[in-house]
Amino acid sequence: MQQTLILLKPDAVQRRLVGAITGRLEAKGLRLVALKLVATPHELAEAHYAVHKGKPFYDSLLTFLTSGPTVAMVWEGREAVAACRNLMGTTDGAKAAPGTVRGDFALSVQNNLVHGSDSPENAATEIALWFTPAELTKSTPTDANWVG
Ligand code: DAT
Ligand code: MG
Repeated sequence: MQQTLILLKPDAVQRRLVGAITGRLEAKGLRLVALKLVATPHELAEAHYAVHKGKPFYDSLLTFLTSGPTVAMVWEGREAVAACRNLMGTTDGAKAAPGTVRGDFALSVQNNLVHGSDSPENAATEIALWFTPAELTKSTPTDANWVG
């Protein structure tokens, strides 16, 4: 089953939107595999956003991600990567479609509440950055016939 890394970034925690965002992922039918609240070390933020190194917003992005606790989660389900990206909306909150997390709750480009892996390959890399294998639970969903 496909897995994806979801971060509720420091703005989501500070704005008390953790429950609202997590509820949308649960309601969609995705299954929670791992969850923790992280005071993100600078080196982890650098590794997570390595693909953006050198871009004008990179330093600001790292300052943002290390500015407060982040909820790190792994979600699993059919097409989990695309399903989560669709629920998140496009990067710029001002342009994200209504009904998406960013479209409903974000106006900023940088402070856009949520991170979601953009491919299954990147999801595997990112999950390994944020979680140890022992932190990833395994269980059989009892509602698979209804949401699969
Ligand atoms: P996404 O988070 O939608 O995958 P991304 O991977 O292109 O977007 O960028 C990572 C984060 O960097 C994004 O969530 C917010 C920030 N960011 C992207 N483009 C930006 C820009 N032009 N100015 C400021 N921050 C930006
Ligand atoms: Mg991205």
